[in-house]
Amino acid sequence: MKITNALVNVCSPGRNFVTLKIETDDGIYGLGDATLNGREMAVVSYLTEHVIPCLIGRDPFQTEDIWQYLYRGAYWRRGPVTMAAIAAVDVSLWDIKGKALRTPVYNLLGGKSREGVLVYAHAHGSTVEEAVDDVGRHVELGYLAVRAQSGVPGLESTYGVPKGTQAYEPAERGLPSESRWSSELYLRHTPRLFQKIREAFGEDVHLLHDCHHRLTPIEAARLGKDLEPFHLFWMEDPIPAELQVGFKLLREHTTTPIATGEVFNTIWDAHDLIRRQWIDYIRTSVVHAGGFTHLKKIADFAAIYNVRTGCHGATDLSPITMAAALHFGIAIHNFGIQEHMPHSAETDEVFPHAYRFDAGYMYPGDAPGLGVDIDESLASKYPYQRAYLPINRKLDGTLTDW
Ligand code: CS2
Ligand code: MG
Repeated sequence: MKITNALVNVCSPGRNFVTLKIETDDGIYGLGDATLNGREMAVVSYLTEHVIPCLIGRDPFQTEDIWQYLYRGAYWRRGPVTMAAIAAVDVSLWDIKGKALRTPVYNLLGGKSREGVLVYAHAHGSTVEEAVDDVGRHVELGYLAVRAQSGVPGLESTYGVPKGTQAYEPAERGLPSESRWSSELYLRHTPRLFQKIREAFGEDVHLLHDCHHRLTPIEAARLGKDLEPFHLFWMEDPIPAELQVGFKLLREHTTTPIATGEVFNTIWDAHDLIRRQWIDYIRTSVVHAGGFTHLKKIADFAAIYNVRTGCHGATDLSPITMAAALHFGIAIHNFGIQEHMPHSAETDEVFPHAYRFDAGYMYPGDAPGLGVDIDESLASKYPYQRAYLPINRKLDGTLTDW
């Protein structure tokens, strides 16, 4: 079997997605997600100009050699653009391999290690009361794990809480919006959110929270200690992760489990975090961390140090990534939990898929390959529109992490 062609599709059914389609001389094709939220066209160019010409004529079964060719052969390594492009190729090739062998991709990753993939939902509210109600809604829907985010008194807006009633979609068309932030107001407020949720629902529901890279290590240590009575499943992205040793200070102060890694794109971003057990869950995803080939290596390395997976799964990761994450999550041994933000109805129509949700778990389905497709004709009805993630500033105007 040989690769004969590769096409890049950019569409925007409610939000932008970049999809790679690799075709072969057997008539089998594979799909890969190449979406990098707010920087989509950089990956399109990297694929079109620099990757696709090198793929034509290659054997799609050679996933390891092609991965190494695109990683080591590029000389300039790592980074979100490069690794999203490599990921899209890699996932497309695993999709082809599964289709050619007439088996779901999870069987190529070790087969099922569990019946279903535990997922967590996103609940939010402008106030604690609204957030508590939204947690209740998701418990009613059957979720066993819910991430909770709420507005912060004194701040006009904050990460994870949509304006109005629409679903939360951080990427906005037009130039980046700007918001204001105060860690002090957030630290004073957040423990009360989880106190009220626990009072309402007890200990049975797993609770998660995303700090979204905004704290210093000692601030995160304070929050982790304040949240200990509420037994969170995890506190996510407590601090920016460039300084991996920052997690050591945090770890020494709290038993609240720590998750990070959605912005990482190779094992080297998390090497110390994992081997020093400064984290409990690694959030690298199949689309941002080089595809199945590299993500399996990250998971296997993490397994040695009791670190489990908790892959990123926001709506800016396409249904192709959602499908891939479920094949990955049902197969690997040190699976922890999978994020599940349901896509819009338009997105699900553009990307028909076999996966499904049922009573707190998701199932990838048994279609050969990934079990997801793209309706190119429908996709063409949703043209790309440049969009940006917001910019965040402290109350005095200093630029900080969004
Ligand atoms: C968030 C994401 O889902 C999460 O944990 O961190 O929503 C993140 O803000 C977006 O994926 C950024 O594109
Ligand atoms: Mg996050």
